[in-house]
Amino acid sequence: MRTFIAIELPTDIKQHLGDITRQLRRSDVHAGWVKPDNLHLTLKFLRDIDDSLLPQLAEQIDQCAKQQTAFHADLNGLGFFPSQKRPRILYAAIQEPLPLMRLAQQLDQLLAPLGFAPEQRFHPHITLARIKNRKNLEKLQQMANDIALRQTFAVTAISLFNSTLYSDGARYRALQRSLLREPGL
Ligand code: 2AM
Repeated sequence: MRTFIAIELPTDIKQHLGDITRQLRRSDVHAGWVKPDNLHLTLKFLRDIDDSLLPQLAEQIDQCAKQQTAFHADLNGLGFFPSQKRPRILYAAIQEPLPLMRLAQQLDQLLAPLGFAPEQRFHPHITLARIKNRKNLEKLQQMANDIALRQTFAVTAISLFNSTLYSDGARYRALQRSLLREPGL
């Protein structure tokens, strides 16, 4: 089963990002746009795992969630990976990524005994589109640079997702939601 661990986004944030992508699609760039409902912030991509691993995996994700207090994440502008010059991914950027980096590091530590290799580099981001070629790219970049994205959302849980690939794109299903500690507890 193809799985990954991610932060789910509140509906209003998905709608706001959906409005932005709708605007940017007018650039006519050749890209795969993530549907608003599918938008998420990946903490760790686990690839194809054996179903028998699910209970242990779920337990370790719960452990991770219990060790971190809920926090706020600020979205700040759009960016391109790996670079503005050779963009493959259009993403929404996170202003203060430290709490997310801590979560990802913690997951790496807790999942290593189950055989999952730690991430080499983790850059928290929300993928909006996967760019296919250079057609109309400059137009997209201009439009993206002109958008002043500024939104805050509460990060209160980590979710384990199952991803199924279809011809019209991926479909994601949350298998488990592990709540972070409430502030002040
Ligand atoms: P990204 O879009 O945040 O970059 C589900 O496929 C999620 O797993 C995607 O959102 C993707 O992250 C992440 N992922 C990381 N590495 C991947 C890979 N090699 N193939 C597919 N998804 C990957």
